[in-house]
This record gives sequence, structure tokens and C-alpha cells, in this order.
Amino acid sequence: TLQIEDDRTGLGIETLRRAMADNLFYIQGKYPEIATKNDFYMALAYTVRDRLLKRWISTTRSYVKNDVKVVCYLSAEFLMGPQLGNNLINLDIYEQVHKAVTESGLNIEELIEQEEEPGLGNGGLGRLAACYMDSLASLEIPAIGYGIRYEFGIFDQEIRDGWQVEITDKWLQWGNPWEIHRPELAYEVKLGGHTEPYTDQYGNYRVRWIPDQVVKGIAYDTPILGYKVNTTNILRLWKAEAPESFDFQSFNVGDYYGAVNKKVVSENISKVLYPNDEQVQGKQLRLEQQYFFVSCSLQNMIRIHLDRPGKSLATFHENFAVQLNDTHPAIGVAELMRLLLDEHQFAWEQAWDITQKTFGYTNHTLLPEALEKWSINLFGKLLPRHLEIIYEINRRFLDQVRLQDPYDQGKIARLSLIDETGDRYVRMANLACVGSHAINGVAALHTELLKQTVLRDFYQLWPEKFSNKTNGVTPRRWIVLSNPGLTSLISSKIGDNWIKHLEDLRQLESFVEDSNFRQQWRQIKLENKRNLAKYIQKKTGIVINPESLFDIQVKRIHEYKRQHLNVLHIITLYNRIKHNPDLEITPRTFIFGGKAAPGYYMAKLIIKLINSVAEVVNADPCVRDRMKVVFLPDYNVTLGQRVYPAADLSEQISTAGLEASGTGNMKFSMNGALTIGTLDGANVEIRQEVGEENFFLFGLRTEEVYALKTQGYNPWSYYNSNPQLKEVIDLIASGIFSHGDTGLFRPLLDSLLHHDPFMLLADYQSYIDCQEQVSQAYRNQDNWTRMSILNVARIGKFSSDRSIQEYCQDIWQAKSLTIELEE
Ligand code: 26W
Repeated sequence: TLQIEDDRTGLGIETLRRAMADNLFYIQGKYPEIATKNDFYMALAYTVRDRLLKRWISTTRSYVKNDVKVVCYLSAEFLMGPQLGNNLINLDIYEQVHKAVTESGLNIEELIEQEEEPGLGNGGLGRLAACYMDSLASLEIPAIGYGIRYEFGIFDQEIRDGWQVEITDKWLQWGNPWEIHRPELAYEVKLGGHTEPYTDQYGNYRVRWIPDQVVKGIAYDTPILGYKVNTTNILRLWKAEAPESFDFQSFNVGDYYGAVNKKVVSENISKVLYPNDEQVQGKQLRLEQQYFFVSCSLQNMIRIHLDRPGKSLATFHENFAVQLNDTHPAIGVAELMRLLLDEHQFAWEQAWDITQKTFGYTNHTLLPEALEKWSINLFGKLLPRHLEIIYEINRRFLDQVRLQDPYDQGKIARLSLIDETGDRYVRMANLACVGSHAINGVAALHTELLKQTVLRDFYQLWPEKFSNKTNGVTPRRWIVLSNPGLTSLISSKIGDNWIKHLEDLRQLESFVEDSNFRQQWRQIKLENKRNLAKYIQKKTGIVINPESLFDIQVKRIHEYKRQHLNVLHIITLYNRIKHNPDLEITPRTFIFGGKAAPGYYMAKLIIKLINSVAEVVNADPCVRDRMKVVFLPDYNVTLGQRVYPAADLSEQISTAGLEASGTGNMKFSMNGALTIGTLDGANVEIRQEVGEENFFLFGLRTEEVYALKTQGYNPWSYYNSNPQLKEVIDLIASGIFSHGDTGLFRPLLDSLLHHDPFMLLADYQSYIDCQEQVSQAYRNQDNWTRMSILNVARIGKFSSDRSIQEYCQDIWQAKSLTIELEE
């Protein structure tokens, strides 16, 4: 029989080429002679999307038919990165498309680069959510990611005169081919107003919420395809609009402006991502965002559940496992209670039982300034019914606590959902703990610290609720897509099963002594470094030496992450060269990237410091190419994909006890970089896996940090007793990096000398010594390559597939379902 491939689903090269031409014509309305690169990108993206939709339909049908349990990942951020390349990998048609595109006279890499990335997240937490969506689909677990379709994502960063400047992120301006607008999938979300008690037809006490504003949430769906499977889950993001009906009153009295203004105010809710991480601001609009997307999502789950024949909400938790990605969606605990009590007439006890069985809570940070709390006043004005529900949850919860421990008033005050130590606040972490059956941290150390510090009282109350789920990252994006050279070398030796079973990388260990293999390994790294060097020259004009050691720190700029400790090392080397112009040092290129929260003054000053030091060092003839310093503007997922494969050294130098996990540390190591790091977050486990002889460890341990704090830490004594350190600090103070302005970096130096909350001075010498070991080790290229190979061979644990399997087993009780393609 003659097999003819459908233009919307076929995977043959000729079919793909025809489908692209067709989409160029019928979607973009262009023909090749006049089409822009973006037109071609769109044509290809729609070609890929058609193939995803085919799989999505089969997936949805199977989920309904098999009555599956669905994992719902609630997250205010999804930092997805560009979709085209990843979808080609997961569809397993990269090569076919490459050929089809080349035959059409185009360049696949250029087309992939056209895509504007959806920057709907700040950093670690948002990117983790994206890796987890990839693993859920790849493991064939039914899942929905729920979040907000921000019109403006994380700002674009420009550097002007060494300072960060924020530019609006207009990611939607050329259209988004990956999303499907579903205007029919809409929910109303109430805000403000007051509540009223009433008695229902059965004589039960009930409460009605009469809001003073209603907004409508509209779904936008993005298909998420798993790697070499048919499972296609959904990322469902909500956009806020004004409901038509709500304007009428204004129109009736002729208040046209007022009616339109209501629309504007409603649409503000999903307008822009808050660019702060690890720092709460307590803004009303932020609470509106959180409640808005959580309410839409829970209403959507309830509709899906009740659409299934014979289902009642009494079994909701058997069909839905809802994970709270930090406390940003924790209002969901009160919202599910409200929906069950007020809209579905459940009794309190049963509603509470369902709620607790439904939710799990993941904590991502120990920093006190990142723990969300809402002033009672603001909360009660916006969500009066939820405040009542929270008071009632709290009353019942504290009664239960008092039964166990009636005399410990301090403990009761700490466990309370309401902070009453000064102004009164709702504590979202406490709400999340009480309303969930499972609580987890994101690395072994972090989970231990959670149990000992911020969640100590909850741990004593319910030790069985706590578990660790060490973060992971997806090898599809972070190796296969971003490092094709390494991917084919690895696969040529051990086949390609490792892409789905990352532990299989262990088989690489048997090639460590193969000098030919090591040579190929080095060559690939060098190629990747050359590519990055080209990019750096294009973007910054700085010329770097690809043979030098690429020492890279990319992550959000934060004092606890200590980018300025890295700078202290750079200036230390600079001083050494100035003192001894003929000094033999291992040539290094120091590369930084990362955004600072727009209101975080110290972080912005650190960016200015890096650029100022770069300006002086790069221009100094005395340095003679032994050192270069680069600040890469606008670090994002796309740029990460260029950076990790080119790194020799990964900087993971946070103060011990403060980085919950880190995930960049895993991406570097997966691409053959060695780590210099403290015993913090997942560094501890990475070191354990790759072997301590393949990891550069320095600095105080968490207990030592705590001990030093308690005994009274005095940064001055380090400054006074360490001449090398003193010289570095004095050089910054001298104004040499600031055109003679001795005041510019004063706030940073004052903070270091008088408070140094992140203990840079205490860790300085240990860091410098460790960096010296790095420099020595790099001189033995053969041995360095051995260590690099062993890092990759032993990094399997940090696949997000492993993390997701643990969540499925221990928290979600979710099972995989293989999807067959329908004809
Ligand atoms: C409300 C302000 C705010 C916004 C974001 C507070 C806190 C956050 C996030 C929790 C910050 C964050 O992204 N934390 C990072 O989460 C990663 C994923 O688990 C970890 O790897 C990082 O160590 C942690 O800093």
C-alpha cells in the first residue's frame, strides 16, 4: 500500500519541508522571497507545533479514559527558555529538520536563535519548574503546570557605564506560536468586598462572599512533550481580563471612562513579573497575582474532576496531587477550603481532610527576608473570606497543639498562622505546612537546616511530613541541546540511553585512561570556549583567549551568593601581577552574568564593581592577557545554554547554609566544569558523588558559620591581620577602579568591614588558597581532563528525572501511563 504522510504530522524530510512552506504561506502570509528570518522561524515553529498537538490529543484522551491521577505543579514562575530546539530534541526530529531547513536554503541554528525566550521567572525556582515539566512528560506522568501568563517577564538587562539598566521584556511582541489561547476556558476570581453569614436550606451555617471586584482568568496552553515518548502535558498559564458583565453598571450611568478603567485595572494583574527573588515586598498586586492564578487553577481542577462521570469532590485528592512551589501559591490551602465549604457545601472536617491530602509544599529558601507574610489589614481587605478561613484553621490547629504542649506559649506563638509579635501578619509558610501532608527541602543540607531552624516546631510536631527532594535539571536541555559536541562523543562510546537514564553516564569512567578519548573531550571543550569567546567579542567587544581557564559565575546577583568574593580574588591576582610583572600565572578569563533585583542597591553596586574592575584589568598592559574580566549582559536561559558548555571552573561560593540547593552547579558539572565551592546546598551532594578529589572545596561549614556568628564575628580582625586582603580592600577604597571616586564603593566596603553578614572576610584566605590549587591543577591538562570526565560520569543523580521519580513515589503517588499515538 502507498503510505502518504500527512503534512501536519509526518516526520519525513520532504514532508517537513513541504509543511514549512505551507505554514509560511498560510500562517505568515509570506512567500520565501519576501519572508524574514522570523517568518521562517514561525513557519518552522508551527510545523513542530502541529506534531505536538497530534500527541497532545492522544494524551488527553488517554488521561480521561484511564481516570489517572494528575500532578498539578503550582508555580508563580516558569522559566521555560526557548521551545523550538527542545521540542525538536524531544520529538527526535532534530536531524530531519536540520536537513529540511538546509534544503530550503536556511540555517537551523539561526532559526532557533530567532525565538524570544519566555522569561516568566527570576532564577532557580522558575527554572526548576521548567526542568520538572520536562521530566514529568519524559517519565509519562500526567501533569499540568499552572501559572501566570505575564505580559512582561523578567526585564532585559543592559549595562550602561557599568551599571545595570532594566528594559521592559516584550516577549510577546512578535507573537508566540507555542501557546493556544482558550477563551472558552475562563474562570471568575473575586476580590475585596465583605462576607455575610446565612442559613442554607438544610439549616446549616454558611458564609457568602460579596466581592467588590471580579476578574476573569483566561487559559493559555503550551504543550510540553516528553523526550522520545508521546506524552504531551500542558503548561496552563492564566491571563487576567475584565469580565464583560461587570462594566455594565458604569455604562448605565454614562461613566464610559470608569468602565474602561475597570478593564485596565483588572488586566494589570497578569501584566508583569515581580523581579525580586529572595526578598518580599508585601505589595497588594503581588497577592492579587498569587490568588488570581491559584483560584483559576483550583477551579479548573474541580471542573476537570466533576466532568468525569460519577466523580464527587470527596475523592478530589485521589485524582489530583497539588504541589506548592514555595509559598507563592500557598493561598491555595485557604482557597480549596473556601471552594469546598462555600461553593460545594462540604462540612469543615471533610474539607480539611481533602485539602491536607491534596497539597504538598516545597520550601526553596531559608533567608528570613524571603519568607512571605501579608499584613492582616491588606489581606483582609483583599480576601476577607480567606482571612476568616485562616483564623478558623489556626484556631483548630492551635487547640490541637495545646493538647500536646499546653504550657509552651513561645512555641504556640511561633506555630501560629498569625504573626503577632508586632503588626499582625499572615505567615504563608505556616499556612503551607499546616495545609499539606508533605513538606520538603531541595537538597539534603537544606532539608536538615529547615528541620533545625525555620520549620523546627513543625518538624517536632509532624516529623513524618518531612522529606528531602534534592533538585535536578533536565539533561535534554542542559546537555543534549546545549552541548551537541559532548553529546555525540558520549553517545559514540556508551550509546544514548544515558539521555533518559543519566546514571548510565557512569560507563564513561572506563574511558578515563583512554588518551585519545581525553583528547577528544578537550577538543570539544575548546570548541565550546571558542564559540563563547566569539559571542563575548560580539556582545562586549572584549577579546578573550580560548586557551585560558574559563572561570564562570552565572546566577542572580545577591550578597549571599558572594560574587564580590570572586572579585576579591581577581584583585588579589591583579595585585600579585603588579608587584611581580613577570609572575607566571595560569591565564584566566573571569566571566560573570546575572541580574540584580531593580531595588537591590548592594547587588547593583556589585555589578558596577565587576565592570569597573574589568575596565581597569582588561586595559592594563602590565597584565598582558594573563587575566580578563567579562560581565555578560542579560544572563538568561538562552545565554546559559552557551555558557555552561564552555566553562572550566564553576563558582559555587555562597556562605554555607544559605543557598538552598543551586541548580547551576549541576549544569556546569554535567558539562565537564570542575567546581570551586563551599559545603552549601547541593554542592555537598555533588562533591559526594564526583569524589572529593575532583572538587575544590573551601570555606567555613554551616556549623562554623553559626558558631562564629554566636561568638561575635569581627570582620575587622581579618582585614587587619591579612595584608593581602587589606591591600585588596584598600585598592578598591583608593578609587583606582572608580576614576578616583573614593566614595563609589564605600557602602560595599563599609558593609564588609563593619558587618559582613555573609562572612566574605572569614572565607577569603581559604578561597584564595583553593584558587591557587585550581591554577596548579589546570596546568596539568591531562589530569584536569580526567577530573572533568569523572565529574560528568558521576553526575547522574542530578537529573530532574531522579527528582521527579522521588516526588512521584513519596509525595504524589502518581504513576506513569504510556500514550499510544492514535490514527
Ligand atoms: C517573594 C520574593 C521571593 C521570590 C522568589 C522569594 C523567594 C523566591 C525564590 C524561592 C527564590 C529562589 O529561586 N530560590 C532558589 O530556588 C532554587 C530551586 O530550588 C534553589 O536551587 C536555589 O538555591 C534557591 O535560591
